[in-house]
Amino acid sequence: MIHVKREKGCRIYQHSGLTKLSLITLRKLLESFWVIYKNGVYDVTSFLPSHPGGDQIMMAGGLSIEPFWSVYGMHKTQEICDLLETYRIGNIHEADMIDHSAEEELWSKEPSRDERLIVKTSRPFNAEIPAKLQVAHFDTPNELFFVRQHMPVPELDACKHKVKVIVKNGETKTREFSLQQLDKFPRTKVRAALMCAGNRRSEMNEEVKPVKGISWQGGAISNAVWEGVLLRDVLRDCGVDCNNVAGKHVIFTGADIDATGVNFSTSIPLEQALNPNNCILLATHMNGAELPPDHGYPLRVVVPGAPAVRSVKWLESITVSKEESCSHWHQKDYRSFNASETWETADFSTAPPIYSLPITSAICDPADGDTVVPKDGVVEVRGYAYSGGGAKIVRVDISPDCGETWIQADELQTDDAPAQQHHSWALWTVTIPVCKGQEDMVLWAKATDSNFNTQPERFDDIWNIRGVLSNAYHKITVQIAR
Ligand SMILES: Nc1nc2c(c(=O)[nH]1)N[C@H]1C(S)=C(S)[C@@H](COP(=O)(O)O)O[C@H]1N2
Ligand SMILES: [Mo]
Repeated sequence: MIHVKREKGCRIYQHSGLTKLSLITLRKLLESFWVIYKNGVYDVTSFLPSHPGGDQIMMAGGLSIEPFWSVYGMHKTQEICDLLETYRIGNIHEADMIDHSAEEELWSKEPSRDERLIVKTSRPFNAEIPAKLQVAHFDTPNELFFVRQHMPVPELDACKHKVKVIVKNGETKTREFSLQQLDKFPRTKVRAALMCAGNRRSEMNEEVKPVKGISWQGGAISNAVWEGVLLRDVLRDCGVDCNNVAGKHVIFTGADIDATGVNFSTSIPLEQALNPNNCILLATHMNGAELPPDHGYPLRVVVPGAPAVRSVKWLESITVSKEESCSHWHQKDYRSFNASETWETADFSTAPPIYSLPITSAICDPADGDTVVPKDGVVEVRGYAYSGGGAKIVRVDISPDCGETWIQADELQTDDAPAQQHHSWALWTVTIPVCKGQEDMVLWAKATDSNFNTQPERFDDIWNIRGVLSNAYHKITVQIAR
């Protein structure tokens, strides 16, 4: 019998008679690994290494996967059910069937959402903003901001909410702040885009070969003005030693919990947390309004320039420690590999976590396949560009002929932040001449930032199993109306 329990937020596998097993030992020990779904029994041993959720699947060993799939609802697709069917080894007796209807309850408190969002998965709720609406506003209206959830949205009360700050430095010191107590720190505003590390994954998927993850098009990025207090002010007030940062991390934990009761969490290096250029906020407001439930009400951390996963919502605790977050989301996700690594070979334990985002851009209007109507012999093309780490977008170039010629965007809207603090996206417009009788046009977009980094042309060389950092030129084809 294998027991799984939680110790300091980490999973420990325990075999009766033996103590604490590593996952590897556990796999060796289990000659085969079975799960139950509805009335089917499946031997998924050979599937284990390629499970995109890593060792999370171990939780379901010998059990019904239904409670887990209630939380990770994205499993409930035909494709995954078909895949599962290939592993069926038998059926359970009717009398042993379990009633899972109570798990519906988990989803009963989900907020209502704007119908214009493009829903990728409904449980958990993941939705992108339509491209044409991205360029309609420099600061994305809250109801159109893309949404990325791993679990059901927790229901929290701003009046009762408290955030713990735990500083481990030999001894452990814990402080607790209500939102009102946080307000003793100076309040400030930061304009910053949040982008999921998987933004534009669908292009990598289509242009090279399949990757695992939500098939985001270009809509997993939005821009907002965040308001709150600076994380570094709070950390300093809690006695964090700013001269002794090497090898330390800041772990953020949210109130949302997975099927095994583990809270969402991830971390960033302490040095990144304290760097004033990073403008990291404990935010209560977004574009002048209270944070909506989908975006972390009543408190989230906003880590500008980093993959949005580090901007933990529904923030419950901040821990300064020598350890990185030990959560699945930190250890087994949001890391990148070279194009030759497979799910079988990739070693998540040695791959560095992604803490900063590379430059990217996308054409938002027109969309791929649209028919455009030229006006005075030109078409207008609009899009966004973004670079992590506070770099400013200095130029966007568009090619109407597969790279033969490039036309610089004549309008580039950026923020007015100081150098190294350009955390907002840039919106751009370019006018492209159309030749007489031209029936279609291929458009390529690439951006350049203040470090003069630019995008790679092709996805082939940056392909990775998880489809993260998918930032090659954005390429579309449009038809020209007569
Ligand atoms: N507590 C918590 N924080 C979270 C997540 C989550 O599932 N739970 N998802 C992360 C990921 S992967 C992304 S991309 C961003 C999305 O932020 P948004 O939904 O406000 O756009 O939130 C991050 N913070
Ligand atoms: Mo993300």
